[in-house]
Amino acid sequence: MNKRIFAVLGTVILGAGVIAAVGTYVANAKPDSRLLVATTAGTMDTPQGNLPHATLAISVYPDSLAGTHGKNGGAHPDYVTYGPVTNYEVPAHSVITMTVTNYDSGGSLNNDYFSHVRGTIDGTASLNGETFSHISKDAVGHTFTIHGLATGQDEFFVSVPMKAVDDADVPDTGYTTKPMVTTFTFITGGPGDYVWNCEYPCGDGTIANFGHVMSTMGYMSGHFTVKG
Ligand SMILES: [Cu+2]
Repeated sequence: MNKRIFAVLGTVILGAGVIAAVGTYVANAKPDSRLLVATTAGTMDTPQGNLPHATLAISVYPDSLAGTHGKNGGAHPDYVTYGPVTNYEVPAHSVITMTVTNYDSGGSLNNDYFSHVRGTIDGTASLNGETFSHISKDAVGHTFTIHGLATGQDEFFVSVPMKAVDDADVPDTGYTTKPMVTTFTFITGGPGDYVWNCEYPCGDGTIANFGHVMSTMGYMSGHFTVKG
């Protein structure tokens, strides 16, 4: 960018404009452009009729060494992360089954709200094959929470808690052989660009554990695109 344009731009975005610009940047930031597209899987009978079905399988890790963030974990090898990538695409007006394999331990939620399954068919999910609608707020590893906002045409909210792996089952190196496998199914509306994030305060250290990994895109947050 040449200096003159930069100077003009700098003036324009001063004051309240800075806040708006930062907000827009954060909302549109795509530091990791890799995308995992849901796999089509025939059709499924749902309360809204027989719909196209697609599946998406992801994991959550207690560090960033699983290859998601490059060799040796990239900039933050100690950050917990979803993977294999954190941007997902699913078809519109379809029924989506997501499987999340959690290898991480956890703790207590600040807010009991996110220990409940929300926005899925029947308001339930399955944990290692057993149906559930909520878990203890003191045994949460992470949550997968899709927020309907911004460019989305339809309101869209799905939030599912991932049960924590027992501390005793988390090895010092490598990943547990007893992950918590959560499966849930929900119906998409029209096309839209959404964001998802984890609502468990898994970002050690700073403000109420919502710093570090929790405020860095591409670990505990990403894009969730419903494509028409
Ligand atoms: Cu998390």
